[in-house]
Amino acid sequence: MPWNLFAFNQLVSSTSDRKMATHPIDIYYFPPSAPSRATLLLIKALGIDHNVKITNISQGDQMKPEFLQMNPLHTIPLINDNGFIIYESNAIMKYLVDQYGKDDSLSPKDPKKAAIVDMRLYFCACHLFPKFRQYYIPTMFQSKPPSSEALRELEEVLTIADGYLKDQPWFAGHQMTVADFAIVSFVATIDAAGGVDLAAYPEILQWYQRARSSMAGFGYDEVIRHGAAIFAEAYKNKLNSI
Ligand SMILES: N[C@@H](CCC(=O)N[C@@H](CS)C(=O)NCC(=O)O)C(=O)O
Repeated sequence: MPWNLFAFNQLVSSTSDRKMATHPIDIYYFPPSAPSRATLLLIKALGIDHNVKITNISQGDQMKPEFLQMNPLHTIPLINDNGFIIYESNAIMKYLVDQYGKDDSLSPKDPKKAAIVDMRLYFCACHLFPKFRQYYIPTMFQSKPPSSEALRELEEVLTIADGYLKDQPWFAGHQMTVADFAIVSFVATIDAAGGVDLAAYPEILQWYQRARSSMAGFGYDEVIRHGAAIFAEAYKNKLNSI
C-alpha cells in the first residue's frame, strides 16, 4: 500500500516533549489506523511521555515474532508501559486515564457514568469499527468496488450514533470522555475518505466540530486529521484504479 507518511515524521520527532509518566511508554502505531490514532491523541491529551513505534501493518510488521509475543491477535495499537503490555485501543485508553489522568473526567469512576462510557466504547469496537472496516477495507486491500450493502450497514450505525447525540453534546453525556476520542477517529476517516454523506447526520456533524475544537490543543490535526488524510489518499487511489 503506497502510504504517504512524509509529514508524519514531524510528529514522531516531536512526541517526547510532554512529560507525565516516569518513563516514556511505547505505542505501536500506524497513522492510517483509526484506533491507533485515537489512542495516540489521548496519550498526547494526557501529556504522557511516549515513544511512537511505527508498525507498518501493510508490510506485516504486526506478524513479526517479537510483536506476536506481545499481541497474538496481531493488532495495533498496543502500548508497553515499562513492561506492562496492553492492546485493544479502548482498554488502553481506559487504562491510561485511570493510571495517568489528572482526574477521572475522561473516564468517570461513578459506576453508572462508567457504564455509559463503556457502552459507547463497545458501540465503537463492536459496531462502528466492523461496519467501517466492512465498507472500506475490501476496496483498500482487495481492490473490490464498494458494496452498497456495506454502505447501508455503515449508514445504519451512523444513524444510531446520531441518535445518541440528540440530547447531549458528547457520546457518553455532558462531558467529553474517552468514547469521543475513540469515535472521532473513525468519523474523521469517513469524512476524509468519502463514500458516506456525513451531512445526513446533523448531530454527528455538530459533535464533530465540537470534538475537533476541544481536541485541537492536544494535536488533533497532526494525529487524527493527518492519519485520516493518509488513509483517504490510499483509499481514493485504490478506488480510482478499480
Ligand atoms: N479492536 C481493536 C482493533 C485493532 C485493529 O483491528 N487494528 C488493525 C488496524 S486498524 C490492525 O492492527 N490490523 C492488522 C492485523 O489485524 O493483522 C482495537 O480497537 O485496538
